[in-house]
Amino acid sequence: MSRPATRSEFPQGTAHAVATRIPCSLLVGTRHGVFFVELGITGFPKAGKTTLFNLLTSSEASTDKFAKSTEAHIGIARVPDRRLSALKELYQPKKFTPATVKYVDIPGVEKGHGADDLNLVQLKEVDALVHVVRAFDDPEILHPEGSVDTIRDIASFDLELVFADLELVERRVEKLEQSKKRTLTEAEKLELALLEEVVRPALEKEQPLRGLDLDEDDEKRLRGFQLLSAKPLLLVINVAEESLACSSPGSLGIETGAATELVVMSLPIEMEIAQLPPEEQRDFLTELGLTEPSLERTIQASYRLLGRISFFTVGEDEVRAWTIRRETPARRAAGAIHSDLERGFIRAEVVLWEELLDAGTLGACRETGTLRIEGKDYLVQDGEIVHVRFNV
Ligand SMILES: Nc1nc2c(ncn2[C@@H]2O[C@H](COP(=O)(O)OP(=O)(O)O)[C@@H](O)[C@H]2O)c(=O)[nH]1
Ligand SMILES: [Mg+2]
Repeated sequence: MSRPATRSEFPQGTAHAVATRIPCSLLVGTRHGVFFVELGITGFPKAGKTTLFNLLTSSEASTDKFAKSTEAHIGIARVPDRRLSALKELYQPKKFTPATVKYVDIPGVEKGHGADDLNLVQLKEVDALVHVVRAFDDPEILHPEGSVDTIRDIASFDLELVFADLELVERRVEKLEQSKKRTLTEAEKLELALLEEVVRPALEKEQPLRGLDLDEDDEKRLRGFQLLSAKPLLLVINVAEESLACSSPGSLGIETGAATELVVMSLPIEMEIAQLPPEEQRDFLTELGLTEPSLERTIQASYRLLGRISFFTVGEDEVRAWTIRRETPARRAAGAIHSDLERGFIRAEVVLWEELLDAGTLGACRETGTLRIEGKDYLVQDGEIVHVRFNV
């Protein structure tokens, strides 16, 4: 595999040149940035939420055995991506920027507080939930229910979400019913029908809304309510160190329904792995019968859960991943890099990461024909290198 020519492969005025001028803070940390992925780490107290948050985001929030946490913490995790790492090897760029996921560690939800629970309210803002479930036994760390029961806790946490949603939906239905005295708009009628015929009955049957199969219009109608049980869910089962090897999702008896992902891990083991130098991590993982740290799987599952994919920009200055939704057309994807690129979009040059690695340079891809010219409506695929030509 040959290294690219010494000059940057991108001439001035291209996507790459623009991208490197934008301070990172403009792209990460604002919800107005089009492609932001934010997950709320949640669950009952003393399940390991803050420990997981610290590991994911290299933070040092307190995880005191006895204290009750009241503050939310916010941190960013880099998405591990072997494709991007291979491109980094190829280009040896000055700057390397993987995709990121934002995690918010929200203090434990208290049972039975419903829609008024402040901690549940904070969850409204996030795109998906990470429910950390305690499956480790430790007499020193009090379980709020007095015993460890994973299946019970998964179900009762879902119920908290369902009750909070039901309160909100009932208030809205009541309001619409009252306005019926004056006539409802067409949109309000559709909304009322959706709430009364589909959403409320599901909640009354104690079914989380993430299991509903709604069409796009109905999904849009519901989006504004930020209903908690409708958000995609990542279950993180925090098992005891000694039972990690024999804890498969099957043996734990956990069933995952729609819009749900599952990771089983032991946080103390993850802490040990994180403290080892990279060359010793592999051996330790093999000893445990693992192929990769569960933290990596957690971050990747977070990304997948939200239907996000990455495309890449490459060059000697920077190798970078950009986050977009699946099915995003090239022109909109260009906007993830900078609004000028979307506005002045002319065309995109696209090549799959493996093909670029095989060929060694974009120039070589151009010669062999693996570099394609695509128009504004082309749907960008996961793992493609996209080089935007634009004019503003
Ligand atoms: N024995 C044991 N203790 C754990 C495990 N995971 C977390 N802890 C401890 O449990 C306590 C509560 O953890 P924390 O992350 O603060 O839980 P949170 O209340 O859900 O945020 C801390 O003292 C952790 O060190 C585990 O797998 N085994
Ligand atoms: Mg905590």
